[in-house]
Parts: sequence; C-alpha cells; structure tokens
Amino acid sequence: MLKIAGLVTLILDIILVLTTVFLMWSARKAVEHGNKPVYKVRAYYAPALIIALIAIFAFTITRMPYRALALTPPAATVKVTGHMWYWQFEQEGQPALGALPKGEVIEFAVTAADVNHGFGVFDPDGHIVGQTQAMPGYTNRVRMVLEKPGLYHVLCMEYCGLVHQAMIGFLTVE
Ligand SMILES: [Cu+2]
Repeated sequence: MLKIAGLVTLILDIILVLTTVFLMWSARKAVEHGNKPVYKVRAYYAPALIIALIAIFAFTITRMPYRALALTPPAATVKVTGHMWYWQFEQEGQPALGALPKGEVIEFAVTAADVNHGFGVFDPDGHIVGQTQAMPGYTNRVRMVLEKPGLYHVLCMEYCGLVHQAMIGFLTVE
C-alpha cells in the first residue's frame, strides 16, 4: 500500500515538475515568438492534465487503506472505556482481554465513563498506530492493523485531570 502511495506521489511530482517547466518554457516562447503556437499547445495541455488527474484519482481512491479497513470484518472487537485514570478493556465474547492477533483488523469501540480522554495506541517501538477520542455517552469505532508482535501501550492523548500522565494501558499482540 505504501509503495503504491509512494509511486503515485512520485508520478504527481513528475507531473508538477513538467507543468512548471512547460509554463516557464511557454512564457518565454510567448515573449520570443508571439502567442499563437503556444496557445494551441495550451488548449490540449489543460484537458490532458485534467484527464490524467481524474485517472490517477480513480485509480488511487479505490486503494485507500481506510477503505480496506472498512470492508474487512474485524478479527476481534475490543470495547475500550476511559476512566479517570485508567483504561478498561473488554473483548466481545471473551471473559478477559487476551492477546490480539497480529496483522488482522481489530476494531476498538471507544468510550469514556467520566470525562473526555484520548485513546492512543503505540506499537512496541513506541510509534503511534492510531488514535481516537474517548467521549462519555458516545462510542467511537476505530479500526487498526497491529503489524508487530509484542507489548503495545495505550496512552491518554487528552489532558483529563491530575493523574492523566499515569493513564497507561497494555495490549499484547501475537
Ligand atoms: Cu485521560
């Protein structure tokens, strides 16, 4: 997925550079030789650019990672409740939260018992994987794929009172 995104970015960069070069060239030509031949090229250039951009858009929009996450049924659903000042995890159909499967879509149904909290998931290397707000009286559903096995940290991303910084939860992925 990232490779495709990188490739598309590269193509867009090339188009941008070519556009800039063309505009500089055409502006100079216009001064040197009068306008007519340049306007002729410009008439084709603009529609061609629009068609190219629509094609790239159509190609990339179907490959959005969010779309794959939305269409894949989650392998596990974890109910998350933020409290002052701890995280409560419950897994649907399980007596206790066990290890979550690596590389599968996990759905987190996130809410809060008291005030707003921020649910942030960090992988074993300390990189953030995803986050959403934990709000009282409302459930935010966020899906993530946890690629690395090991211990994940759940940190509160929104200041919620005196012991906010100690609000750390743990998820195991294997
Ligand atoms: Cu909090």
